[in-house]
Amino acid sequence: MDFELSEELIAVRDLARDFAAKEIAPTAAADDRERKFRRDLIAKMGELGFYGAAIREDRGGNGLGFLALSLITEEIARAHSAIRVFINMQVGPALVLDRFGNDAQRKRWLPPLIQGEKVGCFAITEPDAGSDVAAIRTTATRNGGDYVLNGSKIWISNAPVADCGLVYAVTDKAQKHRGISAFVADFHQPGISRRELEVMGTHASPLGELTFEKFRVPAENLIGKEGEGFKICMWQLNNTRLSCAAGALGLATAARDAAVAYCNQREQFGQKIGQFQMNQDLIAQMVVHEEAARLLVYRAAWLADQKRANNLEVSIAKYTAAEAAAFAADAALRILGAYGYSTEFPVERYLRDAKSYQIVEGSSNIQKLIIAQDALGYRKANRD
Ligand code: GRA
Repeated sequence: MDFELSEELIAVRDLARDFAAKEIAPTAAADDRERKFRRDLIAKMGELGFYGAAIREDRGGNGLGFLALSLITEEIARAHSAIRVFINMQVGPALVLDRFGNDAQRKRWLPPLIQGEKVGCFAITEPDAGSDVAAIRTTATRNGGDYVLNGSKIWISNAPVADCGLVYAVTDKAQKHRGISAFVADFHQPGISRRELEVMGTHASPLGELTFEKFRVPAENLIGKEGEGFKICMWQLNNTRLSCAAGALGLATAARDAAVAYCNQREQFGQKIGQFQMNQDLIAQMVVHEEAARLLVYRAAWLADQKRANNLEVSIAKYTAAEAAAFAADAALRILGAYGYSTEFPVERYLRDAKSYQIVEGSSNIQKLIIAQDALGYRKANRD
């Protein structure tokens, strides 16, 4: 057992930390307020190789691994949680193409995603299919050399801005989850319309609805075989969930930093408010939840780097980190009081952004379902 990060991983973390401090943190409040889409940051993170961490060098990545990717994501989220969503939107499709794509698909789609030249996304969720992925209804019907897609996807990160992405759709309804297929698509083709949606937090991460009406996708864009989409989706979610957990961890740290700084600065009743045990109780709980989340996220990432199954460990990490972020943001707001509630300080943004982690990439309830059903022997979490 070794709890030390290697020198290489420390260098990666420091690179991401410096980048976030210089390029992301100074404008985080304004980007959130103005709901600004920072395409420039997508490109810059691509230039630094952030999206290629978990992709082999001969496929255009840098092979640093999932722990490196987690450290990067944690640091970006610590500066501005919404910006880490971009990482998942590039990395999710890239990982799927790397693992399940053919040579031609990898050649065409991987470089622009990894380098951040094209904005990526992945479209799973539908109005009537959120937690229950097998219930998706968007159809893909074979027509000559194309598949024709019809249906609607909702709450899709990057939907308003994506150049390309993964779309999961039903090719054979009778087969239920075994009739779902995965496609990679150019989003600048006719038949796709987008509607931006406004939500409570992560304002610098554009989110929306995608409607496909006779949207033609060349048959060569089918990933794997027809019917393999559900398994591809579960595999993808396991990886993007890990990145999400790392983001939640970064946000928990940001909230703790803000609470500690304020405790050491603010005086009431003749002493620093950190001296009050009720605040110490909150700080102690923040530290404990955050440290537990950190160890669990790093363990899940480490397992991926050992090429070992980690679905159970990812669910445990995602659940713990999401709850740690929500707890830390709420506790920080209590400690900062009116300064926490004020939109002139970052803590209310942390709370708005933190709530997303209990919903996205499998809600906290879905993670608990996966964890409990594994423990009870009903359904193994770590499958092939
Ligand atoms: O028996 P079989 O051959 O049919 O296979 C079954 C099973 O072995 C089948 O799927 C297989 N399978 C898996 N295979 C490999 C299931 N899980 C896995 C796996 N992990 N690896 C059906 O299995 P099942 O257990 O009956 O599936 P189910 O009950 O229909 O669904 C399972 C579950 C609830 C876990 C799944 O639907 C799920 O994960 N739901 C949560 C959906 C989710 O996470 N959505 C995220 C949307 S994207 C997003 O949030 C973007 C945010 C971006 C960001 O902020 O980063």
